[in-house]
Amino acid sequence: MDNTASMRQLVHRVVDETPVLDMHTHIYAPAFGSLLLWGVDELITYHYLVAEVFRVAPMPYERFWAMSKREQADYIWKHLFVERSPVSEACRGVLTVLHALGLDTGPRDLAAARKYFASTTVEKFVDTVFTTANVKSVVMTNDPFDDQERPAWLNGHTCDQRFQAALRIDPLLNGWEQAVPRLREWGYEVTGELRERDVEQVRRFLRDWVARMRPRYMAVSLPPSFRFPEDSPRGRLIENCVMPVAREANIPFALMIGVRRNVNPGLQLAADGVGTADITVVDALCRAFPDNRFLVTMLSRENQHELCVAARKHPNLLVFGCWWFLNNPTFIRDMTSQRLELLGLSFVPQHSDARVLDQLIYKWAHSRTIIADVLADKYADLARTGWKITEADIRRDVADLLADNFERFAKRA
Ligand code: HDL
Ligand code: ZN
Repeated sequence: MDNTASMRQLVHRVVDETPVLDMHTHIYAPAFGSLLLWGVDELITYHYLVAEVFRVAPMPYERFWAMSKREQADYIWKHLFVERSPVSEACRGVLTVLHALGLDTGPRDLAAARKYFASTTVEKFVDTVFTTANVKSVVMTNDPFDDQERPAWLNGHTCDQRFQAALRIDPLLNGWEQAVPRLREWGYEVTGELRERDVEQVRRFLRDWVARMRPRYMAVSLPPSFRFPEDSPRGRLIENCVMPVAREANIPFALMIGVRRNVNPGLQLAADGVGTADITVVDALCRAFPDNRFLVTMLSRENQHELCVAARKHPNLLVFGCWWFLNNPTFIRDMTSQRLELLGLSFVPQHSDARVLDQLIYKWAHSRTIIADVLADKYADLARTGWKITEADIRRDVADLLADNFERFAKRA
């Protein structure tokens, strides 16, 4: 490379051109019907914006939830976009999407956007979004305990290869008592005592859903209070059921640690908060199960440095994403820098966590810019030592970060 500026330009171009494998989303394939959220009113009523509108225009929660999706969107648009500048990351994201779709945000009204979405179909829009966002595939979040989703799997739905499954087991691990009657209803003869018979039945449940979904990994979100080892239903289920079935199926176990659920229940999906977790649980699991592989993301900024250090200790640990309250430019820049400095290229810098299909466009546009910037800084450091960075180097490194690190780790034989 002749100089830093042209290298920086090249890095940005390569990052933009490299297709992403988005390893954690809440997006569904069209085959799941209304579970797939898309369109401007879903975009504006994303739970991140709901939390923000209550800060400036509070009302009784039940009155807000009684409004139609369109009325909620109008309320949010008025208070977060018209009556004040939409500078938050979630607000900015809405505008990034509308702009990328060629819609003029100048008029500051929703008419044109609503007309655009009314004129297209979900199938066409899936193609538009995946192309615009340059995403080759997303991993969904698939929950067998979800009454709306379960029938689609039991009826043998199929979806195209852009949508891959992840077996999400929060209700099993975090709500064992409530899960017992439902498992029994589905033909798994558990008593709740979690002795040998229950262990065997839960293993059968997990095996059945692994066979049905063919998931890339099993996943759970965990509170900051999560401890391991722990003589609790969760501790015993992880040790005796999840670990052996994940090994048999040769798939990782994804731990998303640090969420405090329902801090303010009135906000529904926006109700959850964050807490600093105990990093020793990550060391304990990686050490106790050397033949299992762990994908880990943590929600608290305070856990990020120690998570990088843990990844240096455990080759069966892959750190991923700037999750949820960390999916903002400030933290993405900071976390990507420290991960490159501590882990080299052996991590997954981002996942979108998109809940609304359209969000793939903004979540990846915003993250790509920062990842490219930080990576270019590191290449510039190398260039100052006389090291020659080639375009092939950059393409290989970026493909690893945006797709291949996850792919290789998920498949590792
Ligand atoms: O538990 C999770 O997977 C979180 O990502 C939650 O779904 C959260 O509500 C979210 O959408 N964060 O971005
Ligand atoms: Zn998520």
